[in-house]
Amino acid sequence: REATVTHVMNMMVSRLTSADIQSTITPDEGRNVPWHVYNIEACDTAKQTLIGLDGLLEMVEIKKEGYLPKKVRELKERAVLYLEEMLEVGGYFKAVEQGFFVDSGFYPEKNGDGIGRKKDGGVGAGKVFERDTDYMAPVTGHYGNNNIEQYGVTNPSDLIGGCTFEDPDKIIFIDELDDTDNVNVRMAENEEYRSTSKIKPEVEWLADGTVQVELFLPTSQRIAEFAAIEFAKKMNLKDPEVIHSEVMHISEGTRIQLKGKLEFDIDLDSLVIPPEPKIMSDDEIRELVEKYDLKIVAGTIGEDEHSVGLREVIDIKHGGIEKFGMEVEYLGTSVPCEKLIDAAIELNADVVLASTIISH
Ligand code: B12
Repeated sequence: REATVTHVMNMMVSRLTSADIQSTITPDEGRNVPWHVYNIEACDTAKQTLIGLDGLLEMVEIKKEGYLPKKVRELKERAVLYLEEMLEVGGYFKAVEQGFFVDSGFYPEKNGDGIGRKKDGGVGAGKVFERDTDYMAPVTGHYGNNNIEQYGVTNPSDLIGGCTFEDPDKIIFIDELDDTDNVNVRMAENEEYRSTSKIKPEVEWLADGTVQVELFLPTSQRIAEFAAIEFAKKMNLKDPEVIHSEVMHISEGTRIQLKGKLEFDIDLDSLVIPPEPKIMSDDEIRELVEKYDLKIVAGTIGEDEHSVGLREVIDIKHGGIEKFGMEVEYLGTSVPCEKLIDAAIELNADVVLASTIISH
């Protein structure tokens, strides 16, 4: 959540100042978490923000003088100095080697805690080769130049009777030599969720049973985290784990997100789903109101001054019943019940709307 919020703020500053500040790591973090829902949420947030910010500069003007332009200029200067130093040390890869990146300092000040990677070391070292001039890969989806002309085909994978895209059976799983833990064993374990009407919630893989639960507990953070685990156990969640906790306010309590696994499934065939209720369109309701000429009286009763809710039910500006052409005699707040009934009789009303929120 924090990553996507930061990203949104960055985008807003970028749009407002044309500084082109791109936060590369934040959408990536949103994308890389194993919880697919967050993947989608991160992309949705970015999409929604971009749409929401469209045309922003037509409505908002940034002061030519003042904090923001100065800050933008300062950031750009720092960035230029940073790039210049990168050139001085011999380019990007040298800079990576020297831990230029993820340093917590505010450049040009450095804290020396950046992450360094060896230019000629690590798992990928020595594994990058120039392609031969007649290089060709017999696959359908290919990135870059694939010299297929020399073989006189249009789809390179025709040469091998289809690649793994067309024929997934050609995939050889590298762990298939392990009898107890291999893809086939794992596929067999959840086979029924592919071939029957049974279903289980999932996050990381098919029917893994993982669910996320959100609770609010009126207690301190540490107590809340341990109490939440007990609630999870009582909810029959296996392997419960607190994945996020956040103090809302010290006098209020803590919001907890936890995950755990459900060990049961349900059968979709056993669901009894009632027919979808038919919801009348606005026009249909309007026609009906016109036909019956409804008379309505309304008020908050007793000593109740809470008017917002009832006004919301009535008022056209809140999309209330007035928009369907219903006319309402609103008597106000703290109306005695007798007065409401008297008014209903007097106006020959069809409907009485009484609102009371105070229940004690
Ligand atoms: C705003 C507010 C006030 C404002 C009201 C301003 C106004 N002009 O309305 C002020 C500051 C005046 C106020 C005062 C008080 N309040 Co007050 N107030 C609230 C608050 C924060 C929001 C209520 C609100 O407007 N919600 C928004 C509207 C849109 O929602 P709604 O009211 O629920 O209405 C919806 C539905 O209920 C429904 N609905 C409502 N009426 C009707 C009627 C019909 C016919 C239909 C079909 C549907 C329907 O549709 C509405 C639209 O969706 C609530 C807490 C809360 N978060 O709900 C406390 C709350 C209602 N207040 C409370 C209290 C105790 C008071 C006071 C007694 C405080 C005090 N000690 O002085 C006084 C009472 C004053 C009085 N004589 O009435 C308590 C009530 C507790 C209880 N259940 O008894 C609440 C729940 C806060 C709390 N947790 O303590 N309050």
